[in-house]
Amino acid sequence: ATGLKESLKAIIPKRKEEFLKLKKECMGTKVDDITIGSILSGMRGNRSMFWEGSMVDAQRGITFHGKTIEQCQRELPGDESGNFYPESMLWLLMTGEVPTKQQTKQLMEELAVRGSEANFPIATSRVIDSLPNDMHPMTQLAIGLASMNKVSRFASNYEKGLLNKNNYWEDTFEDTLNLISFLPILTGKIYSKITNDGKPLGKFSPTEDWSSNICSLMGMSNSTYSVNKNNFNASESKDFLSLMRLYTGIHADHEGGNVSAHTTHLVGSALSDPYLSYSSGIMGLAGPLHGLAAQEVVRFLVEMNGQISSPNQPDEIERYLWDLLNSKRVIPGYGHATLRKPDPRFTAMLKFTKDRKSEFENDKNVVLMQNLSSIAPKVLKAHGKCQNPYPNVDSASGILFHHYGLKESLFFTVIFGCSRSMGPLTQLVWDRIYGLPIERPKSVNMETLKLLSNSQ
Ligand code: FCX
Repeated sequence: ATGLKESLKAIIPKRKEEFLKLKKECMGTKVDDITIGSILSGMRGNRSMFWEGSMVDAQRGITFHGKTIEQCQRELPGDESGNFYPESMLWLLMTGEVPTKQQTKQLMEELAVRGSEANFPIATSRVIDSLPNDMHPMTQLAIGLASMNKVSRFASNYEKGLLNKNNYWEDTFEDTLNLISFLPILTGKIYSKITNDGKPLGKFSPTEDWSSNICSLMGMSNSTYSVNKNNFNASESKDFLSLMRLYTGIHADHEGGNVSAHTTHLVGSALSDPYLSYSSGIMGLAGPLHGLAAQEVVRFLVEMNGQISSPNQPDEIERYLWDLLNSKRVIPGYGHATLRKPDPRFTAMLKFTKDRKSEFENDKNVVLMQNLSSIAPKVLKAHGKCQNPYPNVDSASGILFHHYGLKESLFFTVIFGCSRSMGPLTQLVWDRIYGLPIERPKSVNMETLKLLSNSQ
């Protein structure tokens, strides 16, 4: 089996030829209409970005190179609990092809070597160590990633004048794999700062896969050494690892227009290196209407459980939801900018709980999450405002982390950030393979819009 870079190299000529043909022959083809409504409503639904790794269909939800989550679970190499490895998703996103087991294993090993303690950027360790322990974990993540620009091959070779348009992609690829491989240690460092005064919670293992290392470095594995703050037993540890693989696998990409992906692409279009580009994406992921929603959901479920007599009381839940809506607040974890059906990522998480009934049946927050998924859509439909009354992925993810003892809800988005590196950065590699130009839409002011509206 060949490695990821060789496999990528082999498919570039054909894909580039197709791209150039489209660029030469079809530049005038109309794709969408831009109205004043699009300009004033966040360009919702306007097809105006090029993105290959995944697509979100309003009805089907996410597909990765055309494959639904269920197909990915069937086809991509994974663990014995039925989850594909995030490494195999990374391969799929980068090449559009399903890797063999051998290729997945090779990529796991490659990431573990690139991301080892010895290779982790010293400057980043120092930067993270110097930050206040109580600084928002997403701020720490963005700073940590931006500081890695010091070891960027793209930035350094560009500065030395060694790069040209044809080889931009190679250093972008190297930085991308390095960035992804550094995430377990970076994540572990941040988690240890917010929970353990910066003292390590676990050890990096060069023989473990990417998700296992994330769990170990957070002290969420029974195989890590004694400072393990949760003292997981073997089966909890195995389930938490499964959850980590599931979560980081299905959050890897969500087409191009979401804030974190779009930001990474936009900043990268200025030829900023992958570390700077993704650090910017992380800043967007930190927004409450984007990645932070999972943490809102946990607060919401815990608060609601404090005020209702039981999570099995639909009438009380309905009343609580109406009070919330009447006070002009949103139901966190519900609705979506493009989806119009339940989020298949939510369905995958719900299945995770159903497959482990005995583990979750006594957790009233998880039970409330499950029950809410049939009650809240009815209430939101009756409320009549939102276009999608169904649960999105955030309505389940945080509360499952919470169940296993990960109570620092501000940290959930850091794990989201580990996963989301894969889609936007593989796209950045392809942006550079195709030689996409700097992104620069034309902006218009109110006068122009008024003139345009009067002239039609
Ligand atoms: N509860 C109550 N009202 C809601 C709602 C919800 N969950 N979702 C949407 N609405 C309201 C909107 O506030 C808006 O009201 P307005 O006209 O008074 O401003 C109206 O319904 C129409 O909104 P809609 O077009 O359906 O939704 P948008 O595309 O504008 O916004 C988000 C989509 C996701 C931001 C919105 O549904 C929301 O705020 N949901 C709650 C937060 C959340 O779960 N975010 C996670 C998003 C996602 F998974 C991710 O990207 O990470």
